[in-house]
This record gives sequence, C-alpha cells and structure tokens, in this order.
Amino acid sequence: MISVILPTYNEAGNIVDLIVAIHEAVSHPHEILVVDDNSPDGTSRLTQQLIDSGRVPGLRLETRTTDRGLRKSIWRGIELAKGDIVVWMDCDFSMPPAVIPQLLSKVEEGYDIAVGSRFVRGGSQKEHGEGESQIAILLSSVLNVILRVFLHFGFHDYTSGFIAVRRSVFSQIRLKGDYGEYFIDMMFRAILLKHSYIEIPYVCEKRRAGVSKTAPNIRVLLKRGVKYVWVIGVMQGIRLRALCGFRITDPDALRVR
Ligand SMILES: Nc1nc2c(ncn2[C@@H]2O[C@H](COP(=O)(O)OP(=O)(O)OP(=O)(O)O)[C@@H](O)[C@H]2O)c(=O)[nH]1
Ligand SMILES: [Mg+2]
Repeated sequence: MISVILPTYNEAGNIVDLIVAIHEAVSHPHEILVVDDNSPDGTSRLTQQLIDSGRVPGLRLETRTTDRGLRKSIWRGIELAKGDIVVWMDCDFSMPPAVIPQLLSKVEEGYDIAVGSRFVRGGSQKEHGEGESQIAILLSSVLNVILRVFLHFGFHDYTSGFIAVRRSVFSQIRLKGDYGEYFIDMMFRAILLKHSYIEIPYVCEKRRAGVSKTAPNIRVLLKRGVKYVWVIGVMQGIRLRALCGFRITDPDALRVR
C-alpha cells in the first residue's frame, strides 16, 4: 500500500486534475491524502466533491484549521498515512506524476528513500515564466550547491520536496522546521543515519495555476532564505554530535506500526 500526501494551500486550480493524474499514474494499491490548511480558495471543498463523486477510490481529506504550515501538514499526512511507502510532492504540477512510479520502484528495490531531483543528469530546474520569480529559481540552484559543499556532496537536491520514503524511516526521524528547510534537515539526518537513498531526475515544470507560496515577493523569499541557510549551521552541530557519539534519532518520532 502506497500513501501519496498532497499538502495544499490555495491549489484550487490544480488539485482535482493533479489527484486524477496521480491516481492514473500509480498502478500500486494506493491512497491519496490531501492535507489542506483550510485554503480560502476552496481546495478542500473541491477535494471533498471528488471524494463524494467516487471517481478516485482511496482519496482522503484532512483539513487543518489551526497552526498553518507546510512542514506540519506533511507530518500530519505521515501520521495519518496507512501505506508502507509514503510519497509527497508539491501540488502545482511542477513535479510530474509520471515520475512517482519510478520513485516507488526504487524503494521497492530496497532503497529507504527515493528523491525526485532537479540537479542530477536528466533533471532540470523550471524555466522562468509568468508569475515565477527568476531570482528564486537562481537562488535555489546556488543554495543547493552551497548545501552540497557544507553537508554531503553526494546528494544534490536538498530542497526537492518530491520523495518516496519507507515509512519506517520516520521511527527515527521527525520532520523539523517551518517551510522547505525541513527537507534539508531530514535528508542530512537520514544520510548520517546511513539510510540508503537514490535521486531520480525530473524536469521541474512551471506552476500550472495559482501563485507561489515560497516566493510571492522578495521579502518572503529572503525570510525563507535565512532559515534555509540557518539549517546549515544546525546540521553542522548535528554532524558534530554524531561524531561525538550522541544520538541523532528523534525520541518523538513516529511509532511505526
Ligand atoms: N498545507 C499547506 N501546504 C502549503 C503551505 N504552503 C505551501 N503549501 C503547499 O506546498 C507546495 C509548495 O508550494 P509552492 O508555492 O509551489 O512552493 P514552491 O514550489 O517551493 O515555490 P514555487 O517554485 O515558487 O512554486 C504546494 O503544494 C503548496 O500548496 C501551507 O502553509 N500549508
Ligand atoms: Mg511550486
């Protein structure tokens, strides 16, 4: 059983088509779990209508009404997931549903983690388009080079957010942080804990509908950017702790069934 978690905030223009595309792309038995932060644009309502239509068996909806946040929504999805492999991705069609089966087959082959990557051969960053911040795209590429240098050079896409993970990994690691920096933290600790991983290339597409939450304007972009860089320092501390023999697993991680 596979659980696909879709964290959403104002994705009304994408969510129905995305759910249907994922349902058609994934041939394994699966559930699709939309975790919506009570989006004012009606993302939850559209998802509920799709559930009621019966078109997508295994579609579930969790609407969160307090404590909004991307990382918290993904973690909530992991808590609710019934699958042995958990997948999550952005809900703006930047990540092609057709890549999900490739990620899943790698976890089935034995890898703990399969990451959709823009920075391995065959993958690429999205092109700059209307409503997309050119500076955000450039900063994301530069940031990933910096992260490779300061963390683990063998891993390439520390801000991917497109992933299939064996659920048991979350008995050791809890997601931490506010926004996309949780991915840096999670991957680096997984690498330190010697979980096996592989990166699968994907071509990042432009957001199909709606607006970006990472970089709606330069102020938000910088605010988020500071947190991403801050994680590098935190990770160096974790590396040092690991070298000194301290535990790097989380006592409050999931009790995996
Ligand atoms: N539940 C929940 N989901 C969120 C929140 N913020 C963003 N998301 C979702 O997280 C995913 C990534 O958001 P995007 O706006 O596409 O961010 P991004 O891809 O990093 O930025 P762009 O490249 O500019 O699109 C999307 O599925 C959003 O709907 C939030 O506060 N709560
Ligand atoms: Mg996006």
